[in-house]
Amino acid sequence: MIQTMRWFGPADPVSLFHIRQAGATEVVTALHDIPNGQVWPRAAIAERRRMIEAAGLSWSVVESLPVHDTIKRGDLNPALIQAYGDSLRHLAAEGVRTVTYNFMPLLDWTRTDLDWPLPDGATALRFEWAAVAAYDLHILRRPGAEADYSPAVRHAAAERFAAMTAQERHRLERTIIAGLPGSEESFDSAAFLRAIQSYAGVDADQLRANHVAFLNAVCPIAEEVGITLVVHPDDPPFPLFGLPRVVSTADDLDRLYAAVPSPANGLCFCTGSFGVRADNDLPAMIRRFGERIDFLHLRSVAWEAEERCFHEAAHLGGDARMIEVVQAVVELSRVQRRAIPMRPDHGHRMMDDLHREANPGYSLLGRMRGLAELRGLEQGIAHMLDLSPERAVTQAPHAAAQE
Ligand code: CS2
Ligand code: MN
Repeated sequence: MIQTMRWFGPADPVSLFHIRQAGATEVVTALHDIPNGQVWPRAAIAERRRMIEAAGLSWSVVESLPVHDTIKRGDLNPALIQAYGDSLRHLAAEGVRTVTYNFMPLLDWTRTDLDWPLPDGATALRFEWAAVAAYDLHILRRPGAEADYSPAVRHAAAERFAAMTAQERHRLERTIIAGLPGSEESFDSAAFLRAIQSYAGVDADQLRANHVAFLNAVCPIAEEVGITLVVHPDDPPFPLFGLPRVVSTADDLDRLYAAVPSPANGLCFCTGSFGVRADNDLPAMIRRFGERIDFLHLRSVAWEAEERCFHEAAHLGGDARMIEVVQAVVELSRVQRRAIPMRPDHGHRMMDDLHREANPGYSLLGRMRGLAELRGLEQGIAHMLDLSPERAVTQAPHAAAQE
């Protein structure tokens, strides 16, 4: 695997040198300051690349070039498609090979607690279904929301809401809205509700069709310039707030690749997202969709006793079966003679980071621990498979092909 870490650009409290000291050779980043829908100018991409290279790192994966909600709603607005295509051309000209995006309506990731205390004093991101229901039914007050929750969950949500202080209610609202792009600015629940209503009539079938239409418009450009577009799965992998989600299961992926076979239609395999569902067999999915996988997000979640509740576990802990996952990746890399970029997706907030600012999930020390564990796991597995780890899994594809 090519070891990477996400970097949020010059505004990230985690520096490039810290990422390098953690052992990564690449960063995964985006021009976060450019509003969704606008072209990424080549000069700005080049400048960012120089900044990264000056720290001794490289940049070949973008996360993310976001897809505008207008397109997700099914309007292939020519100016937006043109901008997406131009950004792809500019990125390719600067050496980027992989571009991540997601096709979740409105929300990106969703959690209900960003600082959930673990027994060892670190904190994790957590998702609790009754808290989502409490927000949806009692704060957002989305019309028709009752139908999306079982009577038991509605009951738990009402109790949960009644027991919350005004401050706790506000914190829950901010936490859920934190996964909305643009949330840094002014998104509040009223605006969120209006945005949800703008998806009226877009059911799962329609969203799938919109995704296919988007890919049919941009894959030819990606193919031409040598970029793979990798879709990030839904996080969590089930519908929220009445909005459909269509990149949640192996069956969803089968349909996606049958509809758009283009080699530019790739996959960001996120074990923390797919792994929330017990019916997603992660090692089997890696074997099945291996040729589509061009980027790996490795982290684990621990399923809790209550329905649809989980928290982020240590990278080798929880329910992701990480040893089998990494073994499947090592075998894939050997068969395909290529190294796949990987990042420890999130990490626990721990040690000195408990007192430092960071983007939720993206403090340094927990990710450094995760990367170290994953690196060791990979080398151990490769060794046990009687491979030299350097040859099998850290060589760039073109270097392997020249042998
Ligand atoms: C990431 C996602 O932080 C995370 O959970 O994995 O935000 C991911 O970057 C996007 O969904 C990709 O568009
Ligand atoms: Mn991810």
